[in-house]
Amino acid sequence: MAYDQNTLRSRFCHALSEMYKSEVPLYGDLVDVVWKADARTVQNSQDIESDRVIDPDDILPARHRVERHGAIRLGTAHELATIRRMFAVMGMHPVGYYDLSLAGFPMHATAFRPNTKDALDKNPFRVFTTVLRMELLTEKTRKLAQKALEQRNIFTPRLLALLDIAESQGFLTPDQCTEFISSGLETFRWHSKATVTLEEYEQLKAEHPLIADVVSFPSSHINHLTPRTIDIDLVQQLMLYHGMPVKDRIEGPPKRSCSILLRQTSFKALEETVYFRDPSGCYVKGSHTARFGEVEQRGYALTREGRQLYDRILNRVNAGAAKNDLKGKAYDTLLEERFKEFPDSLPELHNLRLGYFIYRLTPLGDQLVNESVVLSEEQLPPVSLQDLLNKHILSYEAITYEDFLPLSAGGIFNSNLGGISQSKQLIMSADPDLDGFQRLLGACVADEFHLYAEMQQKSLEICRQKLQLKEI
Ligand code: OOG
Ligand code: NI
Repeated sequence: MAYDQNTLRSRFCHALSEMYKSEVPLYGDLVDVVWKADARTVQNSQDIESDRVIDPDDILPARHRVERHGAIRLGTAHELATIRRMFAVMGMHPVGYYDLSLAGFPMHATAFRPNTKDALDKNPFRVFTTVLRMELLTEKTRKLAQKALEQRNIFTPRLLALLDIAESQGFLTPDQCTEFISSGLETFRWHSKATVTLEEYEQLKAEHPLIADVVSFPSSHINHLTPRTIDIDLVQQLMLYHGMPVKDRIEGPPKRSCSILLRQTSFKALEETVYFRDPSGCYVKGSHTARFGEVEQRGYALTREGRQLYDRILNRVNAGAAKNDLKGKAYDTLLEERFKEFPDSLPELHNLRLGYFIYRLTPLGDQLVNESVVLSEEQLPPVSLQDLLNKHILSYEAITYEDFLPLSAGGIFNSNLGGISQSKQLIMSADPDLDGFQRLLGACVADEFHLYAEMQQKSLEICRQKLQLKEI
C-alpha cells in the first residue's frame, strides 16, 4: 500500500507553505529573498574559490526550497496529545523539551520532527509546538482560558477519523493521504473571527499577549514558517534593503567559521484585523499581532559539554548586556567577543568532544577493505579511533543541529508580540516541568543528545564492521 510517511510529510509541508503564502504574502517575499541570498552566496563561493565548504544539500534547489520548520501554540492536553498523533502519521515525533519560562513565557514546548538520518534527509520539516502552562496563569485568566478552550475543537471530525484509521490499520491509502492533508490543514488555518469577546481578549492579552494568541481563536493557526539559508547575515541585509519589518538582530551564536547550533531572524508579526464576538451576537472589529516569517541557518550539533559551554557563554553575555543595557549592535559586539572562547575549528570541536560526528571510510579505507588488505602489525587491534583518523583510514563530518534553542525562541517570541515591553512580561520563577509536559502529551519526548550520539555510534559501528575490527 502506498503509504510513505516521508512523502506525506513533504506533501503536507508544501500544502501548508502554499496556504501560508496566500494568508501572509510577505512570507512569499521572504522565501524569494532567501533564494536570492543563497544563489548569490553560492555564486561568490565559486567565483573566489573560497575555502568555505557548502553542503550540497543546502544548494540543491529541490531540497533547499523546502521549509525547515513551522510553529504552533496549543492550549490543552487533548490538543497536544492529538497533535502528537497527527504528526506521528507523517513520521514526526516529539524530540526535546523546551522550558520557555526561562525567557519569561508561561509555556513549554517540544519539536515534532523526523528522528532518523534517513527521514531527515528525505524531508526535514518539523514543528515547534508550545502549550500553555495553566498553573502559571492567574486564577482569573486561567478560568477564562479554560472556558474558551473547552468550547473549541481544532481538529475536523474527518481528521480524527483518519487518525483512528491510520493507527488501527497502520497506514493510509492514497486517497486517505490526500484527505489527511486537506483536513489537517484546517487545524493550522487562520481565522479572523475570534471565539472570545474583545473584553475577554484584552484581559488575556493584559496578562500575556501569547495567552491571547493561544486562546482566542477557533484553530491553532500556524504562526510562522521558516526556510533555511546558507547566509543568514546576507538575508538580514536583504530584508532591510527590501524594506521588510525585520527583527533588529539575529538570534543564537555569532557568525563563525564553524557554524554551531542555530541562528535565526524574522520579519516582525503583522497587525491583522480580527472580529470579536460581542455579547449581542454581533462582531466588533479589532486587531491581533501574531503571524510572521522566519529564516534559519543551521550549524553543527553540540554534545552536552559543547552545549554547556554555549549556554555558559550566552548567559554571561546576557548578564553583561542587561547590566549595561546593551542592545542591537552593542549586544552583538559583546556576543562576538565572548564567543572567541568557543573553539572554532572542526578538529578542535572533534578532539575536545564538543560536537557530534559521522565517521566514514576514506578512499584509502575503502581500498583496504576492497583489497582485503590485512592490517599491518601497527594497525592491528586494538586500534583507536584516533589511530584510524591519523592513518587516514577514517574521516569525519559534523552532524547538523536539527533542534531549537529556548533563549533564541524567546527572542523570536519577543519580537513578535506587537512591541510589548520586557517589563510587562510575567516575571517567572517557574521550574521546568518535563513530567507535566509528558503527561499532557501522553508520551515521552526523545532526548536530542541521545539521538545525535546514536547517529554517531551507528556510523562508527558501520566502519568497524567494514574494517572487521573487534572494536574502535
Ligand atoms: C515559537 C518560537 C520558537 C523558533 O524557531 O525558535 C521558534 C513561537 O513563536 O510560537 O519557532
Ligand atoms: Ni521558528
